[in-house]
Amino acid sequence: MSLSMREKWSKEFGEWFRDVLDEAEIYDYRYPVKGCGVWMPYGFAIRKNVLEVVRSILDSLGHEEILLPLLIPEDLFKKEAEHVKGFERQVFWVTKGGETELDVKLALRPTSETAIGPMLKLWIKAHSDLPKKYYQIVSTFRYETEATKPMIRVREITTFKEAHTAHATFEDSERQVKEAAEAYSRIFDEIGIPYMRNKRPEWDKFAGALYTVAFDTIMPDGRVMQIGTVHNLGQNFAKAFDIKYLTIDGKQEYVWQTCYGISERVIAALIAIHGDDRGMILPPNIAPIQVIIVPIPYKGFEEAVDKTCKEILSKLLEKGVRAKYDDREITPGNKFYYWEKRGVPIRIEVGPEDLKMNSVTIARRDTLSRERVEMTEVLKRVNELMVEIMEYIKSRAWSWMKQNTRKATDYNELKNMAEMGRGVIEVDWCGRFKCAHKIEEDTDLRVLGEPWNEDIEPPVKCIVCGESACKKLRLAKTY
Ligand code: 5CA
Ligand code: ZN
Repeated sequence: MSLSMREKWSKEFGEWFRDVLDEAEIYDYRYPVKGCGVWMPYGFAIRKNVLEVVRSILDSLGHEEILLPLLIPEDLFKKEAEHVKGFERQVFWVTKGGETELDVKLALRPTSETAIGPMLKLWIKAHSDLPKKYYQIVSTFRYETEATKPMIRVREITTFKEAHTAHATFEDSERQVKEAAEAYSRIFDEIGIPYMRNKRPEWDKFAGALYTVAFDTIMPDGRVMQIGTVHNLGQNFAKAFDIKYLTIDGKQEYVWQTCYGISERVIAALIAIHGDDRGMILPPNIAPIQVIIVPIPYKGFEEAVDKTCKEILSKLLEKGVRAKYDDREITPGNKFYYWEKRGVPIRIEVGPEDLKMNSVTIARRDTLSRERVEMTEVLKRVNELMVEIMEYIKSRAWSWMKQNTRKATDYNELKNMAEMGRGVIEVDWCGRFKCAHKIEEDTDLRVLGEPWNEDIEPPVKCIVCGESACKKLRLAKTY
């Protein structure tokens, strides 16, 4: 039995990732605009399946899908002071229509709080209209100045799922933050991506928010990637856009808002985290092809093998399994390589030996193990394996994240760990900006924030100043 290897996957992750996007024909980053990539058919199919999970979870919680315009007039965009400050240097502007200079510049949305603002003002009248829970899945544009990376830091974010909600009370907005975090946890659980939830520090929250809770995951190179965020916006945008409702006692009150977003980073994480040196390993619920059938031809048996493969194919398709028969004129070895790279979870081989025993050989992509299965048991075994594979890759991903999350108890240990440069480091912290900032200055770690809604061991003393600590702080090298 061959073992699934993860050498290149972790040691040369950047190259591994580019190779997979390229060779598995997922995403072509050669488009001649910086930070823009092309979803190819196989990548598009993966994206579609991920979005199906996203939509079904949001819909089941009562969100309604909408579609806002891409263009935001400058005066609207500038209404919320903190928001503009945070985003202004990242905005692409449309300044001309044909030859004519526009009177009012139009922003390509970097996110849509300021687009939905004036509409919520029109849509919300009374307390009975609340809460409102909308979302859209669209392209957004950010003139990213840090090095761009395919799918991970792009300038056209093609798969930006942004939710916008409005509530009558602060308490209800707080409940919504929890519901949003629950929704995202479910989405990530469905696709087996491990996460930790960190409340970002004041100086790193979303522009215009009261506070930000981020979902972070550790990538194969040990660096942390933010794969989603939930923000409580308080009444900042409601005041800027004059979004009010009539209370039960006939008073006008500003609404309370939240917003939360994820992007194609989720797909990048899915591809990266489950992979190995041979390429992707797709969760069965996401895999565009769940079972690939490969004939092992042998002189005199070609027709019988072909016939059996076709029978298995139609049986699987009939039962709703996304199966495909690879009858191309290339060697079985090349086919194995080809579909392993593409992460197909299950491979069925049919050769002369199998025919003699009225069985097939089934190979799992995750463990690379192979087994012989009776012809009559194929469908049953395929269904079992899909569950086993999901469980296996999910628990492997979670334990990998836990192995790469470490505690540092004194400042030297922290610095040594920072130099090793993998994963998340947890320390006790007094809660002061000064101390967190010192760590960022002395190391190349960045503050992720404090664990959100988690049971933690009681902190003892601040790793920097030695005074009594009230918080845990998480740090990591980040994307
Ligand atoms: N309006 C809020 C919630 S929708 C918002 O824009 N939040 S955000 O700025 O944090 O973006 C949401 C998520 O999008 C981030 O957590 C991150 O996972 C992803 N994201 C942000 N910028 C990029 C980018 N340039 N490329 C890919 N994904 C990105
Ligand atoms: Zn301190």
